[in-house]
Amino acid sequence: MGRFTLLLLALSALSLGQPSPAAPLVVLLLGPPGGGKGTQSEFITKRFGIPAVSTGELLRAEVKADTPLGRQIQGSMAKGELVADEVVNSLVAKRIAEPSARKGFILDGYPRTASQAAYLDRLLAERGLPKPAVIVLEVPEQEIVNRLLARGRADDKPDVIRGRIRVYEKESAPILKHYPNHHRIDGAGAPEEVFRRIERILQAKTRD
Ligand code: B4P
Repeated sequence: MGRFTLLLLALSALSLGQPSPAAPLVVLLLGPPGGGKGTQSEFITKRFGIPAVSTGELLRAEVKADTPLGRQIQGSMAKGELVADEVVNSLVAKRIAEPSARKGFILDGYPRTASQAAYLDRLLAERGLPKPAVIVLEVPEQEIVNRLLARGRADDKPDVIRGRIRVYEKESAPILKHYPNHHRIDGAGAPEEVFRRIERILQAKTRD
């Protein structure tokens, strides 16, 4: 066997030993207000090492910083209405272009309208990212109200909560048709228990 063949064999043995880089993981965490999206995002980040991008958090940061955009969206958020698609879309596009989102990310509470879902399709395709794993948290309405009243954020008032639930049913729940392979998860029970249900699905996805 010549020296060149030996070198080739050694190189291929080395490359066989290398694990192939994992494909990026994109997770959409959807569900009603108070469904536990923010709570479960934290578990997913810890377990799968991908950052959580919460549109609610991005919008609240604008309001808190009192930017011109923050002043513009404050009213809709306080009333529990959806913020304009163009505003949310551009915040998401900017965030997922950051280096920390290269290996994937969780979108918590996005998309919430048909037009956001169509925009996200284009964004993922442009960035060469895979189709997302779609997790939908399901929680009974009374449990949602109890959780949010206990949390007590500025938009967690009984009439605003009921309004947000109606907005979810009218605008956001119908977009699940856009994702025929979505996974409905029972969001009731201890947060760790809910996470175990999500973990099983994402583990299977990362093995694909
Ligand atoms: P979000 O910030 O997305 O808030 P959310 O839907 O109310 O909460 P989430 O589901 O994350 O619940 P969490 O884990 O916190 O939206 C707020 C507003 O921002 C919207 O109304 C809208 O105005 C705007 N917005 C956001 N995204 C938008 C978009 N894409 N387009 C347009 N507008 C947009 O849990 C809630 C509470 O329950 C917590 O106190 C938590 O501790 C508790 N909890 C969680 N899991 C539990 C469990 N298993 N058991 C008991 N309690 C639990």
